[in-house]
Amino acid sequence: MGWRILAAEEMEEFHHKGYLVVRQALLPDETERLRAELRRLWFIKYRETGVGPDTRGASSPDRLFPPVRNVHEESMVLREAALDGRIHQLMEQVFGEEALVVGGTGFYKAPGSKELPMHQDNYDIGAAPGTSCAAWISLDHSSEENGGMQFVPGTQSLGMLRPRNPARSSIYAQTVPVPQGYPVETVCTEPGDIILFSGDVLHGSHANTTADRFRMSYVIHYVGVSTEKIFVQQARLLNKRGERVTRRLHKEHAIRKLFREPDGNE
Ligand SMILES: O=C(O)CCC(=O)C(=O)O
Repeated sequence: MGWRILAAEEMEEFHHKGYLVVRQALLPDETERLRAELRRLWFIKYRETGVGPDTRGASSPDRLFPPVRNVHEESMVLREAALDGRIHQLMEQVFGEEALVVGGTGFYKAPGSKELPMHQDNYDIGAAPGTSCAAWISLDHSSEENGGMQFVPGTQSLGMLRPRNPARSSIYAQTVPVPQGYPVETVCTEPGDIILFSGDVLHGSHANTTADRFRMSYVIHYVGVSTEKIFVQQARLLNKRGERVTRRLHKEHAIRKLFREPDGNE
């Protein structure tokens, strides 16, 4: 991709909806490199830790192909993508300042995978002040059938919403009910498209109901450099030059607040 500057209308759309699709942001060979790398990591994990059939001998697509977190710390290729100057430039426009890498997660979303419930990323990331922003890189064609992303535009202005069952929440596994009156939008993508989305916007992904079509993606989460405290990766953030950066641990993070008070109030 060339160096891309978001137009004023695109910035407006991002702020209005909480997300923005940057079409064909990566070249086909760049996208293929990321796919191949995630496939390679899967084979390594399969051999070493036996992701696969569970203790009862059952196997499910979600168990065979779980999301892999912080892969930017395991793979030079995925680290380079997280530090890609073109993505940092997009993030700098979104944050209005330099961005720090929180982490990169690979999603395989195999045929037969379940839906990923609606959630807000900053509930888990716990960045303050402000919020995080994701660059979701589409590595396959995606649509409703094979597990495409869905967003609830406007919810980025509602603050952190209480999940249905916060006590059972794990990273990216909260279930937040869609607030009344807010429509849900499905976003279809092609390989190389990047969805930028706010850490406060409610989003999830459809079940992959196809027989044989994976829906892979590589998602990198960022925060602005002025972030003072954060709940995850607090001592393992990276600046755009790839240097390790530390912030304070966000002790009063939303997860803990919501866990403490059953009605979600502080
Ligand atoms: O790729 C997906 O299915 C979900 C990604 C997501 O929700 C996230 O990274 O927060």
